[in-house]
Amino acid sequence: MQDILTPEFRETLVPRIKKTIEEAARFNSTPGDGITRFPFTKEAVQVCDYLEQVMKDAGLETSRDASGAVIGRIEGEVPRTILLESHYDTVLHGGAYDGMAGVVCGIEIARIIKESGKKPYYSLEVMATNDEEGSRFSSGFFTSMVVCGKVTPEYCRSDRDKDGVSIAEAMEAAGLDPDKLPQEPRKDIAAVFEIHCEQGPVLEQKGIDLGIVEAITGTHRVQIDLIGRPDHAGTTPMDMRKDAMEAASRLVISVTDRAKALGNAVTTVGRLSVEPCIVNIVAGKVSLWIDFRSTEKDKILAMRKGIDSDLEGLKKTMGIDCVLTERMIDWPVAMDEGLRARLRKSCGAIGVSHMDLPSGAGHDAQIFAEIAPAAMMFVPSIGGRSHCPEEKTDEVYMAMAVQAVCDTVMGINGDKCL
Ligand code: HGY
Ligand code: MN
Ligand code: MN
Repeated sequence: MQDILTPEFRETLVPRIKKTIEEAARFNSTPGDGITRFPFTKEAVQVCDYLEQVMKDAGLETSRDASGAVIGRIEGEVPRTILLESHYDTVLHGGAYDGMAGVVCGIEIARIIKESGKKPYYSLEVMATNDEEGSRFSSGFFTSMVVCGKVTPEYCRSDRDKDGVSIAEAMEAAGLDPDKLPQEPRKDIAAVFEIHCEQGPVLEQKGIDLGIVEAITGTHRVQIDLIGRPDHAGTTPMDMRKDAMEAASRLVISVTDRAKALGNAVTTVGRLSVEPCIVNIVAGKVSLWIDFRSTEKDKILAMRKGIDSDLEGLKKTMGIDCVLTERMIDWPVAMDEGLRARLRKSCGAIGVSHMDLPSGAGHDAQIFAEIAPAAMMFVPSIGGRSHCPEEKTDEVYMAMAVQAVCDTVMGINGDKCL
């Protein structure tokens, strides 16, 4: 790491970032076992109140949107708005930085611009988004999809969590009204920036301070229900069985081997349930979710086609009925070249090392990119770990990202170029 931070940054910005990350981490439904903050839960509502207060303390005008996002705004000379966003929800037993790092950095950038005392040309918004992960409900990217006018009240009434609670019911419990979800995209957003932990090992291994994202992976998720036949585990001959667990095991090996063979592709089966799930009964039904990704569209299509042929094979060879439900279809998205060039220039100006790299994780920025030019900046993840309690980033890198993105935003304001 290059020591470019002025004493002022080291004495104020870094400790303040650390404090906000630590305080936000308190709103957690699994204390002592990572961080869990699912959308519309008590912890989510609490962290929203906390973040709104931090935004107020930074001098921002705060508000909430219909999706449960928290917004801090600085009015500019024009209403067109530069958006700094990331999410406040987490996965189950996740870490303190995934999403929150970007929210905190966004607030610090807005604070610098506010404290400069100069009205920026473009308005600026920091947005703490809701349900980016899709860990509780099916879709994920909830706020960014709402801002794009793509979430209907009907969808919210149909999609349910594992306890059968619909998004709409969860929204109402959190004081939100699904019927107030905008059905048109926002038209005032001029550019989007998301700062995020890399969630991988590249920056740390190469000793690079900041990453400028080239493209965000496409992510598809399908739910597969494999319907076999429950039978006695002891008396049923192996050649008479319709064992849904055997079918699931064959499917998992096939889809993961396919991703390995394709290259620049990943496939994960991280969610599986068995019925009746009794040790001496052959599994009658297995439901599993397949998450498959690539930054290349044709590789996503190849993996999807492969799943179809695997299911046909299970039907033919094992007599297993297979039901596939699409749960997420997001295509790879290239980040805006012009904004990336500006970020590179800012990194050079403040003297931090940087490199271009793809994102294997999905992010709200890929959805916002549908309505405005979008760019992402990564900060290194220690050990490359994420989506686990060990997730950690040195806040000094976050302070560097604050400086770099702030420099870019100020440059855009000066050039009035959007
Ligand atoms: O799953 C992802 O890539 C992100 O963490 N939502
Ligand atoms: Mn994230
Ligand atoms: Mn995540």
